[in-house]
Amino acid sequence: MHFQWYPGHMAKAKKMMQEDMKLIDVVIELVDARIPYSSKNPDIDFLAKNKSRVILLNKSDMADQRYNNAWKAYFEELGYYVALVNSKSGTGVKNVQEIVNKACEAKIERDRRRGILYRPVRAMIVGIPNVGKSTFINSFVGKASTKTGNKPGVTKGKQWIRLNKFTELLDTPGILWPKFEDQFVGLRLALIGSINDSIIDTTSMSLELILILVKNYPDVLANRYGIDQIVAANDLNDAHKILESIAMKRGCLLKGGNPDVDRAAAFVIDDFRSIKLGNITLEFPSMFKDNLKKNQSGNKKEEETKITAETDNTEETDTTAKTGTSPENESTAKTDTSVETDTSAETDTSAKTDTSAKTDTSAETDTSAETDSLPETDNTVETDITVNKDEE
Ligand SMILES: Nc1nc2c(ncn2[C@@H]2O[C@H](COP(=O)(O)OP(=O)(O)OP(=O)(O)O)[C@@H](O)[C@H]2O)c(=O)[nH]1
Ligand SMILES: [Mg+2]
Repeated sequence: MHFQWYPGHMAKAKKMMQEDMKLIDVVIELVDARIPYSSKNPDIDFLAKNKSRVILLNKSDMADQRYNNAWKAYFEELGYYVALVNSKSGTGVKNVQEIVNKACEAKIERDRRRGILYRPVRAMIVGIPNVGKSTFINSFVGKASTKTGNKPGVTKGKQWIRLNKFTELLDTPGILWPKFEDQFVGLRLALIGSINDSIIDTTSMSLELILILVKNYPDVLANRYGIDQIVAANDLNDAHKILESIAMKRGCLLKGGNPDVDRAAAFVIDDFRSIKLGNITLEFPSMFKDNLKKNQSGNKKEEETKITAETDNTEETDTTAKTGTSPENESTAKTDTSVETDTSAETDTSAKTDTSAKTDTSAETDTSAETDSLPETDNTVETDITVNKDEE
């Protein structure tokens, strides 16, 4: 299955981020703890090349606790500052200030040497659609300052928010990248709801999920749907048979009594997204060990660059010891089977999976967030960028 989702507003957002990057000290990237690799946008590594980098493994409450720390260690080994957070409940959010301070230690020290004592740290919050950027900001700031919602594309423009006199945050729209090198990345992004449901075949998504579950969580399907215990499912045909059994057990039948696999597929996806299948992580650090090796050889070069950079006093080389060790491109580079066509469906049809009743109503943009000390170009209040098809 091949699909792409790169609506015009994402292309614009990427350009905007690029322009704003010069104002930024630290880039805080949120990834989804259920798919930390697939939800990490390789474009950000490029855009934020010389910046301090923090990774937040968000929605850690939905992921399998057994792997959360392993993923944290994985990214730390790649040179990022990392924290596990649940932005919805606030768990782990308090630690982020300390991590941001650590990531910006070199900048703060440099400012101090230059006699600049109170310039706040400016952090850009980035991540794929629906990963929880705005929810994180609201939790970090302690009040509803930016709009959230359980569907991709809620934030369409940028917004500065003052955390305290030491830190200012820039909320940004979720962006994906134009072309997935690895089609499984696209599938996993779809499974967690970061790609608009209207462009994805739910059945293919659920078959992929079933294959992952049978391999890594062998009891889950049997326990949830009362089907026979499954020993192995090697390919999509096997997964299809399992989906048929689920349809039969659930009473999803077509006229004539055949199993309605599409309906069963929707069930399975909903159950996964609402954690009725339990806490499931879909990918594991062991699958991406090669990146660590690749990075270890890359680190030496980065170290050399850093030494040169440290003697240079310009803003552009405003790096801390840990920056720059992140890989430029983490792709495992499987065969490129993706198609470059931009299928950017702009219509938001994701309402059917919108379970966000509680948080959605929280907070229309609170423009009272202090923005006075920001650069003149920064006081953008959330502006919706309306995208016409011809803009893409
Ligand atoms: N369980 C859980 N849900 C979360 C967490 N963080 C965010 N959410 C939910 O995820 C959904 C998306 O949150 P947003 O903050 O709007 O996501 P966003 O990254 O700003 O999305 P865009 O603006 O569309 O790019 C909302 O329904 C949140 O309640 C978390 O840590 N745990
Ligand atoms: Mg948002």
